Amino acid sequence: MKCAVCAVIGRPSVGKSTLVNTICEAKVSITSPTPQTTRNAIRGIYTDSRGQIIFTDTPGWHISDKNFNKKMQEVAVKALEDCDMVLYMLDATRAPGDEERNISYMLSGLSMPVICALNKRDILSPQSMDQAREYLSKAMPGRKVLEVSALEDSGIDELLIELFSVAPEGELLYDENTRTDQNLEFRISEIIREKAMNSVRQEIPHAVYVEISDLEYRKEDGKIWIRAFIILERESQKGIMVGKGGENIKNIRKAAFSEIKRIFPGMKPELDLRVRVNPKWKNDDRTLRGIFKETTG
Ligand SMILES: Nc1nc2c(ncn2[C@@H]2O[C@H](COP(=O)(O)OP(=O)(O)OP(=O)(O)O)[C@@H](O)[C@H]2O)c(=O)[nH]1
Ligand SMILES: [Mg+2]
Repeated sequence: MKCAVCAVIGRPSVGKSTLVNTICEAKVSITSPTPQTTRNAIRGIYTDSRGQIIFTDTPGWHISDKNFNKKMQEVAVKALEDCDMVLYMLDATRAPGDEERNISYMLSGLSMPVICALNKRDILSPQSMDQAREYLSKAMPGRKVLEVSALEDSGIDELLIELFSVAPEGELLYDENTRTDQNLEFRISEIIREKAMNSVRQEIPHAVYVEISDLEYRKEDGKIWIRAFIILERESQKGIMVGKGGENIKNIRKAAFSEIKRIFPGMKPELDLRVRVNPKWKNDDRTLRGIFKETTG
């Protein structure tokens, strides 16, 4: 039996979370076209007759002096420290720049197995694929490179074969039906954040965080009472998030509500969703502690 913790590392928006969801056949980690969507280490667990791979989805590797970005980078570094192997994901539709070189330099020195996955092959030209392979042959010499499409679920079986072949022997760490170990509050806040981020454009998705101020779950009848705030940096963003006549916030609530119901079957959620402004949340230590706190349990 094989069992491994596999950190999923790569630049923002390469498709790390999409891949983890596709492999786990469940919505474990939120996704969006906006770079830097994932902010925490999120475990997605895959089990079959070969054993178990616990994927740690990480925030996209982004070099920046900003406190908030540094915290996200720390999450990825910690995931690298706590894993048995690495899945290094690239998006070859974008040329490798400093950020890519920085990641490949860091990963090339690791003694553990590192598998490289060139994602988005559904939209990649053969030339871009060749260029990416050429880059990796120099930057990651001797490492296996596979082509996949996380979105279209292609190349995934081959990737799993490769990952299991290098995974260490071990007993299952989680029950075979477990897909993730995130706590209820975190999962709900992430679902709301995804719907909020995907409903707006430009810089606003980066200004969003979600706070669950009340969460009461009654096991007896499955009722779950949630009060949540979508928090933004500016008043003008609040107007856009709420939308004309409250249209946008209504749509976010509806989409989040139906996903919460789907993910937690048998639960009867009541969701009270509001929008608030906190101009300095990215520099507020208490808020950051809340965002980067443990997400399991
Ligand atoms: N065409 C195509 N798009 C993809 C593929 N995989 C992911 N995407 C898209 O790429 C965007 C980013 O995907 P995510 O999974 O959120 O990327 P990520 O690497 O987790 O991003 P961060 O969390 O910001 O680091 C989304 O719009 C996805 O739908 C793929 O195989 N093909
Ligand atoms: Mg992500």
